Amino acid sequence: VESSTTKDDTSLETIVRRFQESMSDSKTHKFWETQPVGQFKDIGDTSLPEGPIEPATPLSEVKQDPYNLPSVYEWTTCDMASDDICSEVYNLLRSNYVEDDENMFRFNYSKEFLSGVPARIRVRDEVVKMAEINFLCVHKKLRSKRLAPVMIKEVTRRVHLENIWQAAYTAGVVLPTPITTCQYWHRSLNPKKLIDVGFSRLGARMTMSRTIKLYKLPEALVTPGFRKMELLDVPAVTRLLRNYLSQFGVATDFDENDVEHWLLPREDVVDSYLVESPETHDVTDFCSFYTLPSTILGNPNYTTLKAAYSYYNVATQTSFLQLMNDALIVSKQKGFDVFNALDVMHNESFLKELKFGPGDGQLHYYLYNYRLRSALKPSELGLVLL
Ligand code: MYA
Repeated sequence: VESSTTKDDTSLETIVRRFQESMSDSKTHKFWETQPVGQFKDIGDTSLPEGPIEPATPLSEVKQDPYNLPSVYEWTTCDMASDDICSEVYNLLRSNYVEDDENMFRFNYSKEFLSGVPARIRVRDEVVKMAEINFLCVHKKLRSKRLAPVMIKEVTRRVHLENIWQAAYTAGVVLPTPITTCQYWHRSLNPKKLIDVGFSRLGARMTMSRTIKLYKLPEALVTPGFRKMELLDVPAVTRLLRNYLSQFGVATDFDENDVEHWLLPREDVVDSYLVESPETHDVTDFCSFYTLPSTILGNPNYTTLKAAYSYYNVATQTSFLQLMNDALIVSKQKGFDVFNALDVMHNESFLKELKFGPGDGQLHYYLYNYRLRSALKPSELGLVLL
């Protein structure tokens, strides 16, 4: 949700929230304190080494049978190739997954997102095999019964059996201990709808028609050679991305297979565009975003907020501003209501100028069983998790 508050906001709600945030690292974490993650008490202790917190163990020493569940429950491995099972998972998430603080919107990930593939993430000079953990969800009726720790322990056990000992994940809540904390920024594409559904508010001294005019984008793209990415572009895009991502402290380590899997355009899942130089035919610039609608809760007129989320972007010849402005133009043409971006990588350089406004939620990034000596700035992070 677009933040309606400014930095010096002193509403009671904001004061209480900031107080809770400042206290959250002193509150106890009965589960997380037992896990190999950076602990709050160790913040600032630079004598601790960077790297795995616990060593890998022989697979024969990994617990071979699943953790116990309360007696009426059982574990199932979801075969996401089965339409029926995929629908069940999809429906669980559609009704129970992440909501904003005011419970006005709930993520509605499409079925295409609901599969897992292993990842390689580079931390400084080390490329580490990791699991990217996502879609942790407990049905609303079963909350606060300590099911989440059992699920996390069980997924950890199963990942260990694959001989993988690290993981990366993001969450809106503060846990021990973020490697960085990022902010979402929102660029209105359909301001009237965003205001009607309560995603944003009319600014001070603004009318609806002035707001619509403020966010209006040109009909036509600006950059010559800007086109949709195709399969034959995979090698060039991989080179461009690897080169760009090499400058960040923690970043995805993409190879050509990963680029094909994560970035090749797929209708209603991911969009990728590049700039092919009209003279040399070199691929010089790249931008991408994924589709993540949210269900609008309890609004009589609208059911879905269509949001695009900035993914990986690289500018070498085109100005970053112009490239991202073209990304906004295509996303507007595709019918998105809002374009969201985190302040990761070099994104800060275009956010304000392209009329993004800061959101009210933060996204914390975590590594499991890997210690960083000190936290990163969002701009030192080259990783976007879906
Ligand atoms: S982030 C998205 C998480 N999902 C949602 O927000 C959807 C809506 N909420 C829910 O479904 C539930 O509230 C969840 C918690 C399931 C989140 N990540 O069972 P409980 C800790 C990690 O009584 P519930 C995503 O998907 C909490 O601090 N831990 O609580 C990435 C407390 O522990 P402690 C969390 O509300 C997930 C304990 O759980 C989170 O019924 C990455 C309470 O359990 C959270 N988002 O259920 C998972 N929220 O006492 C970690 C609460 O210690 C992966 N908790 O504070 C780790 C790597 C594993 C693989 C390792 C391989 C090597």
